[in-house]
Amino acid sequence: MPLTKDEKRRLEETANRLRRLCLKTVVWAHSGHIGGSLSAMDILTILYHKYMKIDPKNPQWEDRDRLVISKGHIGVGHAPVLADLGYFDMELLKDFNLTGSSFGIHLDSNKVPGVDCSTGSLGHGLSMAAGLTLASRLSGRNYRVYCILGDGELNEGSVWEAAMAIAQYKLTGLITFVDHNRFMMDGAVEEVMGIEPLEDKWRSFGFETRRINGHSFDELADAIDGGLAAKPETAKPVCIICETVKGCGINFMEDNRHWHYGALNDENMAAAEKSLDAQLAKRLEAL
Ligand SMILES: Cc1ncc(C[n+]2csc(CCOP(=O)(O)OP(=O)(O)O)c2C)c(N)n1
Repeated sequence: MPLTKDEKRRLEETANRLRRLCLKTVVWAHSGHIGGSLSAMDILTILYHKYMKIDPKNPQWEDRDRLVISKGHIGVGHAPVLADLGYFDMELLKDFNLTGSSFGIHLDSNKVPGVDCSTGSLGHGLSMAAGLTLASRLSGRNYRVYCILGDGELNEGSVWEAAMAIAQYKLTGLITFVDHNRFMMDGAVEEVMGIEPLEDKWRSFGFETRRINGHSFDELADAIDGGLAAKPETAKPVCIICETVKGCGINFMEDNRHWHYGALNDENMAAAEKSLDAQLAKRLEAL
């Protein structure tokens, strides 16, 4: 079902609040993976605030939907989303990645409520998501599993081994996203290790593939609805390639590989918040 205008407004405001909280967490932590957190924030927002069946008061609920953030370095973006949902006290973000904190830069599922899988070493998340999806089918619980990959992460051969297994077992309960922000740590993905033609690659591995604007809630909802409608045994697993902007929302970070990981001081934090205000105003006006 297409999103209503009210739903879109709510999602836009939520994503803006979460981007702001991510920046604050980077300030408290003295640094963090900002670029890839901001590119994925609209995907995280629509999953947690529209689609995922979760209960922040009961993080271990067995029937909950699972999210595996395979590009696990975006803990500084994920933890604020979880705090905002009430999985834990927001105050805890102030210690993010500091000595003695339960939050490392890569979130540990044994320490942080709401984290379904510990990730951080790139290339492993899709295999874990495949296992969770198979477990969902075998246990008859039929929860959904979502997995977010980075585009630089697709350089890892293990991603493609997982893709083969997902197609082989027809794991349609899993929806895979590629956060295609076109940059990795060392530069532009196409310069470091090209991954195009990306849709053809996923198709040849047995997936139904769509390429969408990963900052459009309309397009995200349409693609996710399509994935959820896929029938087990008859359909193919779905991969949604999300065209995104690294550092999305902060004008001086956007498409700038130097903001893959960075620190914020008072001056650039003020400029960043101003940029987020402008982004929200523009997006709300476009509704
Ligand atoms: C196996 C492994 N090798 C190297 C790294 C170091 N590393 C952290 S982030 C990153 C770049 C990832 O790029 P991408 O997947 O495009 O992430 P995004 O741009 O979305 O942040 C690398 C190489 C890692 N975490 N794991």
